[in-house]
Amino acid sequence: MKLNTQPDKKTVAIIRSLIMDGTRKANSGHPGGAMSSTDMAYILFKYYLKIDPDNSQWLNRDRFVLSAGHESMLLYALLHLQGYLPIDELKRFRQMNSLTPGHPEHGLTSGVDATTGPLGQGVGMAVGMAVAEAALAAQMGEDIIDHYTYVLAGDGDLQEPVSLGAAANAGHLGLGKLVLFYDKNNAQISGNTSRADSTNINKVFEGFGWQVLEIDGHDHVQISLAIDKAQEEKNRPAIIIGQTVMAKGAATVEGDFHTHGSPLSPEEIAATKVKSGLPGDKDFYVPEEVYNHFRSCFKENRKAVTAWNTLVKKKADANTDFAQKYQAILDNNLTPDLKVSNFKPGEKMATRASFGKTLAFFAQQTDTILGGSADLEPSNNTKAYADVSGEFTRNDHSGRNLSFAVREFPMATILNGIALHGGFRPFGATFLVFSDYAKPAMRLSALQKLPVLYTFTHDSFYVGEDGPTHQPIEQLAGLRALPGLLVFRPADARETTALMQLAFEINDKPVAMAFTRQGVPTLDVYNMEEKAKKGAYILSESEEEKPDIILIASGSEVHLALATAALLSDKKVRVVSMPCMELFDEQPQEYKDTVLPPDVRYRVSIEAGSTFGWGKYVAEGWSFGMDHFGASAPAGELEKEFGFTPENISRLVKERFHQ
Ligand SMILES: Cc1ncc(C[n+]2csc(CCOP(=O)(O)OP(=O)(O)O)c2C)c(N)n1
Repeated sequence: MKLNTQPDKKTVAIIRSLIMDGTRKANSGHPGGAMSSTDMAYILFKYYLKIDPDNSQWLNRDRFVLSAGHESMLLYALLHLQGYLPIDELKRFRQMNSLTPGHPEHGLTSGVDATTGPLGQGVGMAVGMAVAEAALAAQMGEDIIDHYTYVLAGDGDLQEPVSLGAAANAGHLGLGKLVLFYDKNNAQISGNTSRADSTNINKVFEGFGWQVLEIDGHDHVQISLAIDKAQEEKNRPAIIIGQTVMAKGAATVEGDFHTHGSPLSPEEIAATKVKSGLPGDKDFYVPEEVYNHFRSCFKENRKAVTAWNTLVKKKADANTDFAQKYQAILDNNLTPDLKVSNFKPGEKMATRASFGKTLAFFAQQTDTILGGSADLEPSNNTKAYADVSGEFTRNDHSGRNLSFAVREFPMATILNGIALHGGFRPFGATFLVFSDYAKPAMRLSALQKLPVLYTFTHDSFYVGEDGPTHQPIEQLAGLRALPGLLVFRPADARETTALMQLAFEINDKPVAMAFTRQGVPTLDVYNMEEKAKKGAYILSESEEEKPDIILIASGSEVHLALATAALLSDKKVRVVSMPCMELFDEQPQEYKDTVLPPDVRYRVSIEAGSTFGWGKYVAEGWSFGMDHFGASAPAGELEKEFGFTPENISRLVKERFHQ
């Protein structure tokens, strides 16, 4: 790569000035790390990053993830030079309704490929993007999908274990088009990194099977050569460890960890600008020559995009499958019209089993589902799916089953990356109790409105012998508290298959599904599949008249509610199945009042989990659940011990109803 020493130096100085000016004007933000990363990010953006200057969403663009999300002013300065962000937005850094929030937000700012800020997760999302790139190239052709995924990480990112877990996956899968820049400036919030960490990242990444390149992160020639080397290596991801200096270029505070999170003083900023040959008194200053220099590659970029569009059109004209696939990706409509499985009423089946069967059936209908289990394949019942889909391996990217090993959090970040990339509907599986391990990434799924499907089996104390460590209590309540996440807990095979179909239809939200380990009967209810999609519906009624009592339940406790109602034959009892609170809450008031009439005040919720969150449905009734940990014993014994029997609950209903 031929560099242009003088204009490069000037452009880097301008980027650093924008970082200093933006954080100063906001009186908040993180200049130090952004300035130490500037040289590597600049060389990447100016000389390597393949983009469409006219369309930040171009499918075959190189992806860039700023895992060190606090360095957002660096990204905003680069996006400004790319033409995606007006200078006025840089002046409104961190202000209400600006396009330059404190940390980069995908979906808000053109050119931001991922929402970052929670350290480490950006690395995982980049791994997911690289997986999606490889898988999509296998389906659409390497002439259509052929891009790199770059990620910029700081010390904090690599101190967070999630990045290491995801990096282990990336090394195992040999993701050769993934390049990680490590801005090793040895400074973090509380001091120098040596206070807290002495990890040899070179050895760690070598151990993961990565190509390790160590350079002076301010030397443009070394940076460029390292990127060339990273690109030459086809079968291993690369980490470019750039030894850098905190607040590089600053007049007097270079190397000072305090610059991590405090804007530089006006005097320091002016002196720094003068030191680098810029006018000290001009803020947000970008001379025309810098734009021209930065954008000198745009002509080539546009030519490449035009050639790519022509190729896509040619392929689409020749092949309708290709044309449909391409359109589906652009429309984010990847799993339409999935047929549900047909389950026979009466048949007893764990919902994890109906989940597994449905997933495999869906995988026969579409090649857009991509995911797998965190080493619980036999328990999560994803084996049938894997058999249909084939394994995604370092040598075969056409398979669609991903084996994540025991890495729930990395798995979830990778799923986010797959969804961000486009082309696939990702899913991941583990036990419900371990959803906690994936939770921070689920939060980023919700924040980014990503259609990721989280599937959690072993959803209650009915797990039995594995004991309290494996018996979820508070997990459903915690997931329901996450804004923008839908939580489905189907009662039987028919609700399972219908709600899975719905989960794949929804393309702007993550969904978490909870499935039983134990068998439950398949119910014989008219039009159950459609009713379940309203979130809650009337399952049974003692008679046509208005009920005295409503039992509301989810999942396996729907059957317990039905059995309880049978013991309350002297009362008018309605049983409501509520597989999803959030969907029910969205229904028109009229529908909600039909299911839970406002004047029926005695309502009882039944769920084998924390009662937290059920209060809003039970009016003057109460909630039956598990507000304590379980125990290690056969499920049948636990059921009695914890009172999950029709006899116990009907007794309580009667006792309390008469009070
Ligand atoms: C998961 C997570 N924990 C804590 C933080 C708060 N935080 C933001 S930056 C930072 C220090 C990061 O240090 P480093 O990566 O070296 O960044 P630099 O100082 O080079 O900018 C911390 C602890 C965070 N953003 N995410």
